Amino acid sequence: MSLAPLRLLSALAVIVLAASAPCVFAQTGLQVEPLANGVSVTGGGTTLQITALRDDVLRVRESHGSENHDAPLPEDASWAVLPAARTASVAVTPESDGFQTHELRVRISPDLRITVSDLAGKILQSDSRPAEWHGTAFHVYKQKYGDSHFFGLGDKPGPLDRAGEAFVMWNTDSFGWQESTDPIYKSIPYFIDDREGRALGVLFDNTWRTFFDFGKEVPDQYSFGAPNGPLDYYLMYGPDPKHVVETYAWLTGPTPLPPMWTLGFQQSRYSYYPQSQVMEIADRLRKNRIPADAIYLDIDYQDHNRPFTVDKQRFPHFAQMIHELAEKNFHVVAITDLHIAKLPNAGYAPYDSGMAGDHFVKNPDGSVYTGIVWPGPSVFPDFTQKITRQWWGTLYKGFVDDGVSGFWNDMNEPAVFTYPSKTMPDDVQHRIDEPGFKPRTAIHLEIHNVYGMENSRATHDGLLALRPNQRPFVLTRASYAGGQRYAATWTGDNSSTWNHLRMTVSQILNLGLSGFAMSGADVGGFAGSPSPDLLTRWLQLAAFQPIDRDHAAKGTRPHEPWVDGQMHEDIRRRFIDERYRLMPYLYTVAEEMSRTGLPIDRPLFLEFPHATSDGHPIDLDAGNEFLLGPDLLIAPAPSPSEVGDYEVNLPPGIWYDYWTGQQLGRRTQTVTRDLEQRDAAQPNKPLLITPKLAELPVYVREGTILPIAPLTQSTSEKPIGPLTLRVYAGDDCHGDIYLDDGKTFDYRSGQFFRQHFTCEVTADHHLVVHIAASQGSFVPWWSELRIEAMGWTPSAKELTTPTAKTPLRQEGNAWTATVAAPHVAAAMDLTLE
Ligand code: MIG
Repeated sequence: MSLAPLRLLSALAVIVLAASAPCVFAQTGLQVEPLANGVSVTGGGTTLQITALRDDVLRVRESHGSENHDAPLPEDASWAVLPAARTASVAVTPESDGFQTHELRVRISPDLRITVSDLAGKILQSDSRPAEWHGTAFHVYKQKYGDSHFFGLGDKPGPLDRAGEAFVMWNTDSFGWQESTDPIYKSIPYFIDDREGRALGVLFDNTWRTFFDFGKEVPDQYSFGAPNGPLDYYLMYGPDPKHVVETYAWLTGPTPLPPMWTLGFQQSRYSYYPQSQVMEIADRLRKNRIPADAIYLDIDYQDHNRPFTVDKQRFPHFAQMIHELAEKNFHVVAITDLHIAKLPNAGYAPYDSGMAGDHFVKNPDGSVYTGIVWPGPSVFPDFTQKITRQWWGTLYKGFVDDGVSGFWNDMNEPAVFTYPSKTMPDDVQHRIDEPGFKPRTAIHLEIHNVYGMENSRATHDGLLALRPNQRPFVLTRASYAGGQRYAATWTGDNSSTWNHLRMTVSQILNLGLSGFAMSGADVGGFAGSPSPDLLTRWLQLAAFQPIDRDHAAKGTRPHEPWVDGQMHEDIRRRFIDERYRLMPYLYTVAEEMSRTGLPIDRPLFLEFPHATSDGHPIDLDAGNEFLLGPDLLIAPAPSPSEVGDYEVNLPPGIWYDYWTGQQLGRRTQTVTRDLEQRDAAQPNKPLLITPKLAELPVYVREGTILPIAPLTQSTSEKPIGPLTLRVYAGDDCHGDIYLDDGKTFDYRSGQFFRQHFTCEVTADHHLVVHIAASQGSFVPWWSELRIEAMGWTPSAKELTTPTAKTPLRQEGNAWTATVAAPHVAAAMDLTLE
């Protein structure tokens, strides 16, 4: 607590900012310097600088020397934040105790506590005490309000809301992790504080072993800190949580548009071998008509677990196998762990070329560090150097030439078997060569949490160099904030239990809020063997999650959809089929993600921030519900092992049953266009439901226009038939479709198809579907549109296009007709009456 004397001294002082020149306060020793974009305060060995990157984004940095010796601010650098964002800046208005932007007011107290409020004076964040320093270690304390809820922090298990919990960031190979295990694989030191529907994002950009406490130790305080490294954090103001998510994507980059095949069903196991078994699995998926796009090769395809080799006994015709799988519309994802076998002069090129290029991390004495992993003694690439990442990228040439589509970067925490810590020693030396950072050597403690991200970055960038016009697909286990730019992720070695099935929801939602919008959990659970019912339930749920990958550990019973007899297989197939029918919607949501950072799976409060009268996130009352994109609500059982009934709490507004088109609940009050007022005013009564094993409740919000495709067996197949637009009449009725070749970057030069739809019920009770002119030059697969209208009743039972009239037919709860859409690019109105 070296700040204590300063606090006493400055208690009487008032900080007055001079308009331009720095001013020194004799009594306090505090020197306050207004900056064009913020303020800098120095005194008692502490330097605090707060700057505005945008009117709604602040950056706080602080350093601490000794009482009489100021320390310079830490180097202005980041692995997470994009350089353009980090160096962005807006002019601020200086004030006597801080400054103001067009959205935020910053005040600094004489003891260097920071308070940030909106311009109406509502406090968004307030230091409960000054930052505390102990040598290189520091701790930041914030006031915690009783109605604050915390989301994010990546893959950490536990409830969706982090309030009342404490966490550590240290990437860890945690086979068999459970709900209370912390840390696990990823370090995403980013969270959203949501209070009364007002959200503030906080990125604590420090790669060391940071810690977070959300009121566990002291109920009215939350805090974070680190043993070393920079005190450097960014604040992102909403007030809408959605805006915070988008701002975080501005800061760290959105998840890029994935290849479409990665949104298909993926079949994996540790491990499929030999070659004939891989082909059998692929053939069985096709024969049993279970749609699928990818098959994975886990470590046993390699020669003695050596990365970038193939076991020629087990896979005698590797390239030919990849080719044959491609002909059956399967993409292959091959695992390529980062540990390189230490095999001098044995003709193992990754080792020889890596040594020749000096690409491996070292011991303090300068020798190459060796640790034991799957291949036995192994060496570890120095991924924080650009030149090493470039070398790593070249290792993929052979597999890329063979036609392998995607790559799986496992074990990159990094996992090392040798020690109880399960990773390399703290003092292993890494070299940093990265814009913003001084070229220097850093110890493992600083690099550990970014090591996996830099591994996946090397893979991603290497694939781009080898195949410049193909979107890379990398699946990484470890990562850091910003790692979504390079790789999708999964939740590691979960277990085949009902509780793990339940936890997939909160984990994937928090990953999505933390930038990782493309994520999945091993379907069926990795460790252990799922019961038939559990596997069925898991395959149902995962059909609505971003990555749908069935995976299992060695020695567990088979996990493929067909293993439990016809009844289970039929249910499982029905849900995988549904995912493929929804592919136009799913891909449209993915494209939105790539522009805005909005996740594919979303907590309800992201779309309905004002759904409760006191502003608490509605998710807290809504079991395990989540949204797929903006319009679909999935309501799995909150306790999935129980077969009894449960409540579904739908956000305000009218909803439809996705499976039947039936409208649920009618409005009792007058509609107001003010969503904020309407939502809080019109809570829905909970539905009590008891879904059978074959059912997973899914709801559609009113005003949705949902694009649906005819079923295919893979995303490479061209759907045959019309594009269906399911029109759920209601408020603010609209929908979109986005399409492109699904593989390349040609969309960037205009080869995409984008179309916006709206609907309205006119005064004479016609339902008009407005189809806007399309954008882009990509020609989509359909030449007909099938309309399925729900929530509206026709009189003449006719659909009129600009050129024709067609009768409307009733099918269940929908009124349907199929019309030619020969010139899909032209705007047209469809009038249903
Ligand atoms: O030490 O490659 O999480 O998905 O199947 C285990 C074998 C190594 C851990 C991964 C898992 C993968 C397994 N790997």
